[in-house]
Amino acid sequence: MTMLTATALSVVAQEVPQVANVLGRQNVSLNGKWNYIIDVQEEGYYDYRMNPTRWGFFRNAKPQRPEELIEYDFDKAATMNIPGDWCTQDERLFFYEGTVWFKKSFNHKKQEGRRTLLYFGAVNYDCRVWVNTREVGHHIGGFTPFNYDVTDQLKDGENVVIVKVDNKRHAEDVPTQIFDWWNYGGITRDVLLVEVPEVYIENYKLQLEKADAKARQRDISVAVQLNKPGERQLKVSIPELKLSQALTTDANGFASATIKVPAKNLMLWSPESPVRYRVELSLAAAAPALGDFVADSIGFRTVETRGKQILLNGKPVFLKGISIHEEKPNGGGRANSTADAHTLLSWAKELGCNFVRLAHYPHNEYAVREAERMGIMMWSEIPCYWTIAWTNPGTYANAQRQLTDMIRRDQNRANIIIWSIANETPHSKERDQFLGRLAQYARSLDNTRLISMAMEVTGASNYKNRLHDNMHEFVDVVSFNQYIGWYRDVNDAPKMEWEIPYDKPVIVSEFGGGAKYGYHGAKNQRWTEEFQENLYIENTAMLDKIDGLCGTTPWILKDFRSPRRVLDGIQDYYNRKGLFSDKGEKKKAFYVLKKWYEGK
Ligand code: GCB
Repeated sequence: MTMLTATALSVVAQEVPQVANVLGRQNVSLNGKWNYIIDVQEEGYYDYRMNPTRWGFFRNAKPQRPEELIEYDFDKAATMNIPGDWCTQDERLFFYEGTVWFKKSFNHKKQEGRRTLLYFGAVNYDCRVWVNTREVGHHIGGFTPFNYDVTDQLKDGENVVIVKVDNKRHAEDVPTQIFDWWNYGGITRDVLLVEVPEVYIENYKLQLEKADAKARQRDISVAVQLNKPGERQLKVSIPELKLSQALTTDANGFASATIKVPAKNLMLWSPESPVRYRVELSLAAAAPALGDFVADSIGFRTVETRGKQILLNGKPVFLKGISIHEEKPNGGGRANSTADAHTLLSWAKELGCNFVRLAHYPHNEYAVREAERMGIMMWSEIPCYWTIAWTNPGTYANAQRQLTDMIRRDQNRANIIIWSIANETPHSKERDQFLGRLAQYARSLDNTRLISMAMEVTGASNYKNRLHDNMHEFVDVVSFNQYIGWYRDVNDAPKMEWEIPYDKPVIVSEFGGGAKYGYHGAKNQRWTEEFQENLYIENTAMLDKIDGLCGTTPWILKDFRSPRRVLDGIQDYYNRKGLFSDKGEKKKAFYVLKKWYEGK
């Protein structure tokens, strides 16, 4: 077999920095049915010598003559819903880890003076995108948004976008080869065409500055970044507060200012009163059609630490939390809607929570916004999980990129109070360098929130648990996971002492154990609801003795799929540590935690 090959396939459009608040902009949804082709050997990308081929599936070719051989046809291929993971939409793909091609046709009409960005909320994990057969970009990382300027690739009439998605795991990826959740492949979040002017507001950040409790005036700092350099006039206003501020961008297209507001006029965002204000940003231009306008609803609050306390709006707060994976509430599959988020967050509220830990990757924007509306604080994390390839520069760049995109997307959300940079990572000099650099980088992007990471207990003798981690100096909050009663004996719980030698607030970021809903027995019978219930009774009593404890996010709200959980009849590929079953039924331990939180 011979085929023409291309030595390098050229990419025609550049990726542009993520545009903020994409839901608040003029956009056209490309969600819906997409045709897909399962491509186990990447036949659609490589030739038989494993060189990228010019004749790949991205050409969306059709036979031009009766005898012409073309061995694929997107239009005859099945369709699946986008956004949506492939594992739960096609039985053949339940365990699949490899390449699937997707194709969508759509109509477009070019608009004078406007640019069109092709936006993906998230694609897991590695994806290449073609518009009308031209490759516009390549992206890695499964949980953060990215967008391409495709203005010059689009034409009036029918257009075709083709996406190659590959969710194979590799040691140098973030996350790495092993992780305890389902590797849902596919285009798992929205696909949108976002219409923007030539010069547009790329990102902005409004943040309430910390102040003394008696301060009569409060400062809101504003920063705006345009996509182009040069001096331009901007206006930021908060109509309800009758505030308006003019700004002029500098040579880098950046502007900042401080808006002053009488303290008595400003209602602060808090779980009890999740107030948000409409904020409008406008960019002036010679003709109104060339200017830009974007509106958001933003809450104002401060978060800081004082010794071993976490302060929200200057007052100590206990974070009554729960960990949560991004899975639909009933059934499974990746969640990506306000409705999914609302159900999960309502369960958390019923449990008495004011806080949720988004494990172990950034969740979709609907979930964060819904939580902000409902008054639920959040911890958002990047998937630096377990054994990352600490010395590989590409791995660091990947982690930093995911961190940047997580922060850029959610930096105006009042409910996000903690950025987490890692979970349960093995100690080494290389790891400290990697994570230390990442923590400093996170702080350079956003010094208005707290930085943490889920650490591990580093030693135990005579019931004394030690937490010694060099990363303590880089974090604001010392958080750690512990599984007494599950990976260790529950009878040890009352004897436990804790040595955490840092003057910083402490969060127990995980504890818990598995139970199959409806399976009953003695409290020492593993997998019964009574076992899990007893574990929660013992653990909550034990946690009360930890000095500086400012919050907990037990593991986990709901049973979630994991390929590591193979015990037939009990796990059936679910991690059963949920307080709710995978179908949303409450287990007995739910009530133990609820009661404990009532007392906090
Ligand atoms: C952990 C991990 C979490 C797992 C959990 C478990 O420590 O952080 O991702 O799912 O334990 O169930 O073992």
